[in-house]
Amino acid sequence: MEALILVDIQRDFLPGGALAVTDGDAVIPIANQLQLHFDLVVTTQDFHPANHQSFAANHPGKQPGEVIQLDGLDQVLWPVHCVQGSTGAEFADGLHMDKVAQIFPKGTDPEIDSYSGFFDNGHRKATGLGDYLKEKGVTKVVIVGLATDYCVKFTALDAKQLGFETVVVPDGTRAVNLQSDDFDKAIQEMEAAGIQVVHSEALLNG
Ligand code: VGL
Ligand code: ZN
Repeated sequence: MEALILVDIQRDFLPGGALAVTDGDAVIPIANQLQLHFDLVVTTQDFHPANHQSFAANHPGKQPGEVIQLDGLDQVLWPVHCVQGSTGAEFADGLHMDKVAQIFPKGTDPEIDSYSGFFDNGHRKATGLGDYLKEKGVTKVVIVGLATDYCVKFTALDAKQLGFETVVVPDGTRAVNLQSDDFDKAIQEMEAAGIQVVHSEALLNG
């Protein structure tokens, strides 16, 4: 059994959003087309309380992009984004949701961030996604969404570590690119971990 995982395709990560990813909306048609090829589709949702400690605004004097220590972990500070109940936390207009079997919220604990759809950044708590996929008999996951260099990368690394055959679709992702080569670095890091990097065209025609 194969599953398609849509990572954080939410309004705040699209052009005009609070944490806009350049060209982020380009992943929507690819996510929609790929869904037609899968029997199981799930999505993660970045879903922070307003007092989340990853928000620069919650650290007086700090700016987005600065790095702090949060409970022993390096934490990049972000603009306020994907706040529970806000429109920015909603899924992208145009993203097909009718086939999505389950939504896995993450980043809900104000004290720790969660880039991966499986675990928080300290690997302290699971979201339930791993157990859910195993219960469904999933052995292979294909991952698209936002952003390549954060939530896609860490979701893929955890999927691989949990024993799933893991494929990331590079053109079905876009990066934050705090540094201009962060997309390339993230792809290299995933490949080095044994994650397959397969262009959407190869999956759609395969
Ligand atoms: C993300 C930064 C902060 C992501 C989420 O979805 O990649 N990046 N929160
Ligand atoms: Zn976030």
